[in-house]
Amino acid sequence: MENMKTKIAALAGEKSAFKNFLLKYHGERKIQGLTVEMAINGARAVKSMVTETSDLDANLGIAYRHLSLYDVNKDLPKAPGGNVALPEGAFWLLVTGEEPSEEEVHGLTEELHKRHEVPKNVLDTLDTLPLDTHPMTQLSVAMLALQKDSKFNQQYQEGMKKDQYWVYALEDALDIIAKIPTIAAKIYRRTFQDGVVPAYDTNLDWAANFAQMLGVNQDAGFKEAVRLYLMLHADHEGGNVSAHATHLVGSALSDPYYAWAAGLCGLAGPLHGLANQECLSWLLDVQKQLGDQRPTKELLTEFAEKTLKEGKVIPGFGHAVLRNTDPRYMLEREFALTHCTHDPLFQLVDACYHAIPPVLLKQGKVKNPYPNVDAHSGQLMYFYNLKEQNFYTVMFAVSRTLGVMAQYIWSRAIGLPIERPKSVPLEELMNLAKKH
Ligand code: CMX
Repeated sequence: MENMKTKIAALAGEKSAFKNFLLKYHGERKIQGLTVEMAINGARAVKSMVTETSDLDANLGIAYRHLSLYDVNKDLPKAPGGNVALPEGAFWLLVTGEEPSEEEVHGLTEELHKRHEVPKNVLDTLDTLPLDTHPMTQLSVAMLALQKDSKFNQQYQEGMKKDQYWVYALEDALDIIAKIPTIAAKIYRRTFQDGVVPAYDTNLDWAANFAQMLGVNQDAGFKEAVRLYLMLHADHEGGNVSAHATHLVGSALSDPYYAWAAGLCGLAGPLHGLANQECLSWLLDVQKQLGDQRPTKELLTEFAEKTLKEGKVIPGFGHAVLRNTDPRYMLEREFALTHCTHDPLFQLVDACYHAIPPVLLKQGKVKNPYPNVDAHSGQLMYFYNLKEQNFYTVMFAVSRTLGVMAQYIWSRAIGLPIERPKSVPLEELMNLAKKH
C-alpha cells in the first residue's frame, strides 16, 4: 500500500497546484453558456464538476483515466488462467492514473484481505431487518452501521490537517472496498438463501472470493463473470446520480461511509442503478410470452413495436449521454459469446441486439437506439444461477464502490470545496431569460 500512497502523495501537490493555477489565471474564463433549459432539466452535460478518475465520451464510452474499457480489459493484470482484468487493478488505475503491475495488484488484493473483517455489530444490525427489506436498503443501513469506525472521522475530530485528508480518505476507502463483498454476500444469503455465508477465502482475488461467498455457483466461469461485472461497473464519470451524491455529501467533509451511503440511496433509484433489474424482468417476460418459439429478429421486432405502442420504454436501450453501443455491453457480449452461446436467455439478448435498434430508429425520437450495459448484465448473472433480480443493484454497488472511493480520495487530495450551486425560483429564471 505504501506504493499507492507514494504515488498519490507525489501527484497530489502537482494536481493541487494545477487547480490553483486554473482558478487564479483562468477562473473567470467562460467554458459554456448556461441556458434556462440547463437549469430546469437537471444540468445535463453542464461542465460544472471536477472528476479525475474517468471521462465519458458519447461515442467511445467511458475511459478509466486515459484507457478505454477495451484497453483496461486487455492490458490490466488477470487472475491466473483468467482473461478478464481484475477490478482491483481498475481501482489502482482510477486512483493513480497508472496501469498497475501484477505485483501491485497482488499487493492490493492482500491489503484488502487484511481489512475484510466486518464488525459483528454490523452483521447483527443486518439481522434485525425484515427479510423483505430491499437489498439496497440493507446495504445502505450496513454502510451507516460501519461509519463509527471511520478513520477519516476520528482524525477529523482530533484536528487532522488538510493535507492529511486524502491519507485517511484512502484508509476508509480501502476498508470499505475490503468489507463490502462480505456485507453484500451476507445480504444475499440472508434474503434469498439459508443465511449461511460461505467462508471468506484469502487465496482468491477480491471478485472471485465475492463470487464464492454468494454461494450460487462454484464454476470458474462465474468467478470470471463477476470479475468482469465488477471491473466494468466501477466508474462512469462524476455527474451520474450515485457518484454525484457521494461527491456532494463528501464535499461537506462527511466521511467516506456517510458519502457512499448517500450515493447508495441514489443508486437504488429506478432511473439509475435499479434499471438493470427491470431489464431482466422485461427479458424474462418476453421469454415467457415466446414459449417454445426460438427468439428471432422478426419476432423481437414485433415485441419491440408492441412495447412502444403500449407507451412503454424498452429497458436496456438508450442512454442519457452515450450515442453508440455501450462498450460495457460489448465486453459482456464478447464474454457471453465465449461462455454461454447455448443459453436461451443469451439467444434472446442476441435477438434484441439485432432487432431493437432499427425499431427505435424508425420511431424517430430516441437519441441513442443502441443497447446499454443493463441489457446484458442480468443475463450473465442469471446464467450462473444468481437469479434474484432485486439483488442486481447490490452487485452494481459493490463495483461502483471502486470509482466513487477513488474520486473521494482525489476530491480531498486537491482540496475541492463544499458544493453550493445557486438555485432560483421559476419566476426568477423568467426574469433572467428576459434580460438576455
Ligand atoms: N425505449 C423507448 N423509448 C425511449 C427509449 C427506449 N429505450 N429511450 C429513449 N426513449 C424515448 C424517451 O422516453 C423520450 O421520449 P419522450 O420525448 O416522449 O419523453 C425520447 O425517446 C428521447 O429520449 P432520449 O433523449 O433519447 O433519452 P433520455 O436521455 O431522455 O433518457 C434513458 C435516457 C436511459 C432514461 C432512456 O433511454 C430510457 O428510458 N431507456 C430505457 C431504460 C434504461 O435502459 N435505463 C438504463 C440506463 C443506463 C444508465 O443510465 O447507466
